[in-house]
Amino acid sequence: MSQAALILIKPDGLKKSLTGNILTRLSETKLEIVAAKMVRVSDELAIEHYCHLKDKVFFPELVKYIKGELHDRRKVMALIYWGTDAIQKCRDLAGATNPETAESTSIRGSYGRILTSGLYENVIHVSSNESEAQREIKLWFCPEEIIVDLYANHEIIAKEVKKMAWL
Ligand code: IDP
Ligand code: MG
Repeated sequence: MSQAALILIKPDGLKKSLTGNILTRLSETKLEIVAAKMVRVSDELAIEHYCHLKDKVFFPELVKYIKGELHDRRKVMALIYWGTDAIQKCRDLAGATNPETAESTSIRGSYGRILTSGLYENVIHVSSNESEAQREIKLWFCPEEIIVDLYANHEIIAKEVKKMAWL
């Protein structure tokens, strides 16, 4: 059955100019990219995204990491891959969380490292299961940014919403 996975190219991946390599590796999955954008990560988004790790000693460093504060790159690239077994296929290519134990040919094994602070700097994020994928995708994207209908949604008329418009 088709499923969706959130992929983030983290600030170290962007700083090391790995976007092309990572997307090429992920294309081996033959999955479809159904959304993609650059995101400036706010404190709120970072904390919510990693809420399952909020009690870990490395949490404050992890928030700085995903916000780009460790790499002078305040952005991440967010994508949604869609297709059969999307999560497992992307996680297999990404490799283990710890870049030192990740298979050396995996994305994290090839390009990740452990900082002296102990934080795993591992280049990409991949959702870990279907419910996490849904939670994360709803956090990072709104329905009209995704070219397939992933989850139930409805139209709302939003008044007094402050947003930028072209001149
Ligand atoms: P995942 O990214 O493989 O799904 P999670 O447990 O969700 O792994 O952790 C989120 C991120 O937090 C990791 O990708 C890594 O950057 C960092 N991290 C996780 N566990 C550790 C740890 O034990 N030490 C240092 N950093 C960690
Ligand atoms: Mg995870």
